Amino acid sequence: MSENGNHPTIKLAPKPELKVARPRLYKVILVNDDYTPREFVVMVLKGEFRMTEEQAYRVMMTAHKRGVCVVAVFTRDIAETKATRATDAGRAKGYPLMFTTEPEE
Ligand code: TYC
Repeated sequence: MSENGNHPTIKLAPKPELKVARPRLYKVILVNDDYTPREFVVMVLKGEFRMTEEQAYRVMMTAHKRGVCVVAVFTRDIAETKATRATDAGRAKGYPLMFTTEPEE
């Protein structure tokens, strides 16, 4: 017998929820120092982060004045690769230029 008169009750399987987590994003942070030439910082920002001269100059000056500046956000692998490549570009010239990464909230 059924719960609703003549008709059998058919229980449908619950529809699975399709939850796709967005990957966590990581900031690439430019750190100021007293030795790396300004023009070199701008060149690295343009080359590694595809910035225009104006964008790169603003980011460089923000780090110069405030100590740090967020350059961009990426997924973790890309943020770490770009930070490493940009830091290595300075090291290859003997500069202490430093890029770090940090997860977004
Ligand atoms: N402070 C450096 C100078 O006066 C320039 C500079 C800016 C270096 C930003 C690093 O992240 C930096 N030559």
